[in-house]
Amino acid sequence: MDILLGMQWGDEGKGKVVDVLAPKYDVVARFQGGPNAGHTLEFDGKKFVLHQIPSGVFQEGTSNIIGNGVVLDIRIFREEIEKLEAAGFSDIKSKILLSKKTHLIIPTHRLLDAAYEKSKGDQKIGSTLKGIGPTYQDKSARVGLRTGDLFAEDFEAKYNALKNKHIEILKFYDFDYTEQLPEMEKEFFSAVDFLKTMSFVNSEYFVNDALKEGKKVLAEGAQGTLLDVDFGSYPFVTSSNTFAAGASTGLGVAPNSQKNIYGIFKAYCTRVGSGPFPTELFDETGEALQNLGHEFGATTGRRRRCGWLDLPILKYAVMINGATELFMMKADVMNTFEEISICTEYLLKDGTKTKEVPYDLEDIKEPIYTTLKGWNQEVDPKLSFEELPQELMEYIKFIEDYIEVPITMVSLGPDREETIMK
Ligand code: 2SA
Ligand code: MG
Repeated sequence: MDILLGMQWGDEGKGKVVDVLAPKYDVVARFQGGPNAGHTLEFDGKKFVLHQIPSGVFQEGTSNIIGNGVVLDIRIFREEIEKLEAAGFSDIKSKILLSKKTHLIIPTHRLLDAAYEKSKGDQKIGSTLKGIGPTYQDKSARVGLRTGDLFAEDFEAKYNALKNKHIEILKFYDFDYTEQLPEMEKEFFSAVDFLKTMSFVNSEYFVNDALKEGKKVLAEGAQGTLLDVDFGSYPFVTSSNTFAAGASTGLGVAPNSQKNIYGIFKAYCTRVGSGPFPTELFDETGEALQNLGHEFGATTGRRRRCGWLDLPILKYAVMINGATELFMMKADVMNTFEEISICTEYLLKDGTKTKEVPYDLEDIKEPIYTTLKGWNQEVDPKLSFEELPQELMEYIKFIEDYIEVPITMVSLGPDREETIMK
């Protein structure tokens, strides 16, 4: 099994890469996260944003798995499928297979997400408010509901028991749920009927059998390594393991089945939501990255914070994921830059310097940069790797020398075709 992962704070362009790679794979599987993800794919002049559906659905003959490690909002899921059907992809439903062990996001999980965030004031995580945290919380507390429960005769009783518990918590937080809940529940139960028409499999058997038969499986990560609940900038993280090991727990595939681990990173950095961001730019360069890169959250529409590429973070991500090759995205966003800075180490508040990611990113006083000459020209995405402008080659070489992993793909635009492979 190969794994594709974000090496930064999400939004590295994973959706585009899966779309480019998907023809090589028989199975594409999501293993963590849920509707907080926003994977953007562009081809034939059309643009699609997928939140819960794996990015292999546009390919002929792929099976797209929603694994046990995912949390599913069935209302959003249904909407996504119906939108794609309306756009002419009539066979979408038959290309998706769900694990019965996937946890359900119920309406009160979303209300709890909002209540928790509200209670944190200016310390809020900047959650996407999709109910991700509370759903994983219930999973760990062993009280969650799974898609398999939808078929149980006592599903409604189980649902009500969990909902009533949530309502007690909402009352504790003095959060007014009465107005929104009835409509949300109506939509939820209508989606329950829809979901029962989908195909369910024992996905750990399905994926392992596929591998045994020599089929190619791609695990599609969501969010990024620095949002991992263990290794990210805790507590400003999401609630799942977004790094490589998450593909094992989220699909039931042994660690020694992993082959290629593709690390996706943007040629600069972005972050949406709160939390430390060492190379964040508050000047016109940051604004230029934001505007030229159209850096808005694909799920919430929020402005993404922007900054220079951070190599200690990239190297850390490569280390814990065991990335075997790297794909650099959105290089074209910096086409007009005369100079480009890259962070190579940090000056800490205690006066020492380090190339390691510290326990607390807030301990960093300032990043230390190396400045390279920009390529400062439009780059034709039809060029071969060797024909790229010299300064762009030098930028790539500088990163490779630091990270010690090859960059084998450079993306020069949102479309499938605007991709250069080594
Ligand atoms: P949550 O909702 O509990 O997972 O939020 C916790 C933190 O994780 C961040 N997060 C994300 N960061 C980048 N991209 C994500 N997906 C969407 C996108 C986000 C959007 O593709 O643009 O549209 O805003 C994503 N999902 C979660 C989140 O900002 C919190 O910091
Ligand atoms: Mg995204």
